[in-house]
Amino acid sequence: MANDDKMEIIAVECIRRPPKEITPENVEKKVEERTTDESSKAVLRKTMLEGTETVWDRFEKQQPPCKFCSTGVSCQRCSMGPCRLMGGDRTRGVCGADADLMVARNLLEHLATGAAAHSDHGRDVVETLLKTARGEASNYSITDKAKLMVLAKEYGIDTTLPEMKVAEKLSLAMLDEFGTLKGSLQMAKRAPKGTVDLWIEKGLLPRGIDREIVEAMHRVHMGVGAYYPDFLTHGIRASLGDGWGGSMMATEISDVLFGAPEIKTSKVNLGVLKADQINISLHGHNPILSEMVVKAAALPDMLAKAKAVGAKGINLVGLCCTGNELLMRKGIPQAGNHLDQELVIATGATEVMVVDYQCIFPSLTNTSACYHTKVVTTSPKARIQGGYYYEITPENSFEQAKRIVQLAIDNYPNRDQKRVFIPDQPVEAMVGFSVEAIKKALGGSLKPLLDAILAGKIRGCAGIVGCNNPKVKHDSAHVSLAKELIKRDVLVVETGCASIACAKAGLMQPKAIEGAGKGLREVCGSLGIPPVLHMGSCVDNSRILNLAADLAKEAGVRMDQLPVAGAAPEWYSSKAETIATYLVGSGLSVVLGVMPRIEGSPNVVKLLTRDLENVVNARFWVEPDPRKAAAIMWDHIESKRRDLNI
Ligand code: BF8
Repeated sequence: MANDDKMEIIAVECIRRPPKEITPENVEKKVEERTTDESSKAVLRKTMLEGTETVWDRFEKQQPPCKFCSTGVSCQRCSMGPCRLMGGDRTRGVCGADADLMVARNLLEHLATGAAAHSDHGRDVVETLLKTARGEASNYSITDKAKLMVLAKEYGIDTTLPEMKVAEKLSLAMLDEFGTLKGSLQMAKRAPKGTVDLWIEKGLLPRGIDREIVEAMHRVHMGVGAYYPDFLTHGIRASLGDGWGGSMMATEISDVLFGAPEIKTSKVNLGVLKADQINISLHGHNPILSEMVVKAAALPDMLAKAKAVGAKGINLVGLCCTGNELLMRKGIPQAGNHLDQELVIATGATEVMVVDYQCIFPSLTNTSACYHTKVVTTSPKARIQGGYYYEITPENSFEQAKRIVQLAIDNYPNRDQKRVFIPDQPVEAMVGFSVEAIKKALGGSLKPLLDAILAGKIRGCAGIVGCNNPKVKHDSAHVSLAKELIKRDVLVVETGCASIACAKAGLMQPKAIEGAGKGLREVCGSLGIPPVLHMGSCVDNSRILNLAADLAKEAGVRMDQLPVAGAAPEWYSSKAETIATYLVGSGLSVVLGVMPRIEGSPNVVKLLTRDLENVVNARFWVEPDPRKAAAIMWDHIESKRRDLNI
């Protein structure tokens, strides 16, 4: 068996346990309730008729949720508990924690988790650059030399040194920032001076990425502080360490290694799978492996082997943020977002799904057991029972990528063509809007964008970010919110699963300006770009930070003074909570479409949705209705315009 010795494949079962409520008669109703994307509907219908369990089925089986857990007043932090605050004479846990403390502690733990996930990804990318610089990872090279030098200058590194020496010094300087002794993160200083001064004044400037996360974990231990606002301010600092540290490193160094994205056109939705080709889907977040699979699949002998088993070729498709990384840089088609991952397998046409880490359903191997798909895990941090395990390191990644492609070729004859169903009509999308690409499209700087904002043709900008969540009809909130905003002349930038949702809905085509207001239509029309711009994966929210920082500097204001707002309409993950928090911490107010688990503490709710305004000049709103969310964002943008007298 083509599996690494380190892990034995344990057979897992195909789960065919749809909830009782699903009957052949109500399949259509359920499909319509669950997703808005036509390609997802088509395959979801197939799973329901075949009886294959999906995330939506598991979600229904979990209803109703525990009301203590969903409002944040349950605690499993120590073994005096677990505790639930049920009111009456039970308003404190065994340790004495009240609702405010319990909710704040739980929230800080989420924020630290999200910051850790992004930042550990960032560290993996920087370590790959270090190994590349030292000649230990010959599969990688420096693609964006100009960016390497810009970063080196920023970090005070002598750029006259040989290129690989510069890369080594830059990697070491960045790795040092995970637990830095020097006081604060270098890239946080990209923010306008007024914003940095505010962070210093409020004690929010992140000192080191790991340090803030470790301190968060220290603070949430029982008996370390009982003043709930402290937990939230530290949560902002840890989140800023993610946005301006770990995530920003992931973005910048991925660009150095693989190139900063440029504008290009590709295709999205489940229709990008091909019936007559070997399909490999690349799922997760980190481009270190997936870039190698792209290289391996293009080898002429791989194509010859694919033809020898009767396939016309090898078709790579992306999923989630690994997909976004490849879509942005290579134009690899994107099969879908978070809630599509099981559906990619359920098409019956996927030979291999290769995953790195984050947002991968633990039961994917159960789904694959219902079809012929082989799931390949690649990170020692993220092995899955029932999956193949081909451990990837910067040194061996190309060899392992070739094995993965070979596994897919070998698996093609196992495909049951009678069970294959691929929806037709993938949708075109214009993607690749890195800050560099946006500036290039604008003639070299953000001034034309600022001028359009000052002239009122564009009223402001909105960042729509984050996930899918089965609590929300798949993609519906992302798409409705974006449509409402562009109608009001708000330029929308997107990342993560939000961007995939809007790409699938056709909003990333230049012709989508038809749904935009007059001013936005004129600006985007003259540039030939869509009104909704794909800025990348979730770590690429750092691109949104950079865009906002550059725009603020161009305008001579703090970030919180910009007519800009953020939204995470369908968020589910701790990473999304951290992203939303570093956006707010940076002065960009955010509307959440799903309530965080904080309602058990009206004080914490008030702090996040009102009082934060007095700390960082930004706040959260929670509004599940995308139309109302758009109205909130528009009011916010207009109030910022009034404050700026524009
Ligand atoms: O990091 S948007 S579901 S795939 S967490 Fe995950 Fe959310 Fe998608 Fe990318 Ni981000």
